Amino acid sequence: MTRMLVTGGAGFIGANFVHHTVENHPEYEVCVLDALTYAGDRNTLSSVADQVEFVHGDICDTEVVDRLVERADVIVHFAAESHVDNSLHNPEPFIRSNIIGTFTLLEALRKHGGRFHHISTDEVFGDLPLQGTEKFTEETPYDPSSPYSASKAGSDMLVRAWARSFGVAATISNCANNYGSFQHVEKFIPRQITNLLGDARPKLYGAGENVREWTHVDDHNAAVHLILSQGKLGETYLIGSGDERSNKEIMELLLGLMGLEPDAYDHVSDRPGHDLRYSNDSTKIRTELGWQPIYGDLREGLAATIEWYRENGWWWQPQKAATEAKYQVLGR
Ligand code: NAD
Ligand code: TDX
Repeated sequence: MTRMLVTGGAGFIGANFVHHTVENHPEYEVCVLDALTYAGDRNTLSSVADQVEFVHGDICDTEVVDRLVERADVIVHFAAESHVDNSLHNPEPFIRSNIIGTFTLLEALRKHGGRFHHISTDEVFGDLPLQGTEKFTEETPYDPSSPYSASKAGSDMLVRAWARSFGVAATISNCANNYGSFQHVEKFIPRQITNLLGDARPKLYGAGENVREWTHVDDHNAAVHLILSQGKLGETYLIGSGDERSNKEIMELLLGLMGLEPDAYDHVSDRPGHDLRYSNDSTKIRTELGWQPIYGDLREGLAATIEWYRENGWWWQPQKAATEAKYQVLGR
């Protein structure tokens, strides 16, 4: 058995990764390290609780990290503060968890060895013009806009430096926007779905022209497994479905799928510094590792996601009021 440590395994992508790993990769013995911040929920792992060891702890805690890294063969690092709007309100936890947390893991890896995969985002590259076909590549210079993306850029740089200077066996992936089950209700798609399920109006920032490349969380996690098994050490891989949509288009799609008029939403104030467009050139992972998304039809993926939120109110309802109260403070 290969011993795998998953940081942030009680969050959206990490928990889906743990489910995927338990179902499809019996060669791994999984341990989750998660601080259970507002974004982490142990219930998300309840169906695999017997197959997974759970450690409630912080990636900035040197003692815990040292102990868990020492007994792991593979470390997949999802844990992070992940929401741009929160980072604009209070950047401190982002610097702490995303930079100091990644540093703490890297120092343990330097001491004990182990295979490390770092989960990052396309946001480290800044943004692209709204019009045009330009894409980010593995060579695009970093140019982050928000405290969130700056902290993720910082963590990527640390991983590269520890790989080059200390020989840490690391890979990095930068994925586009994810959607799917167990995504926190603060994020765009689940916020709108759960507003509608609760008879509140959805909220679109500004004119809704900003473009995101929507990738199903299972496609992201399948790519991570490919990188773990076939990726080249020291390399970075960009992941993305290729399906780019404006926020307004997504809003109209969701409303249509839920049987409502396409304009049944409110415009709210725009996010400061709002990145215009993200788009990843994922040729490298497609050609070198043979990755391709299974969720080819975004409309179908969104319909399944709506169904999931409709049927799993037990999971998201406890987070909803506190999340909307935070948005009220931001005026969004
Ligand atoms: P999330 O906010 O849903 O989950 C983050 C998890 O990390 C939570 O369970 C939280 O409790 C845990 N965590 C936070 N700080 C911690 C700390 N100091 N110690 C231990 N655990 C801690 O985030 P997500 O959307 O699942 O994102 C996971 C990773 O993927 C992040 O690194 C993020 O930057 C990256 N990413 C996200 C997206 C996206 O669309 N959501 C896209 C690309 C990359
Ligand atoms: O209510 C909303 N209305 C709205 O118009 C919210 C919450 C968002 N938006 C807009 C802002 C963005 O243009 O929708 C778009 C998507 O917003 P988020 O879900 O907050 O995602 P984004 O800021 O694009 O970042 C996401 O993708 C990259 C993740 O949260 C990051 O963790 C990841 O790195």
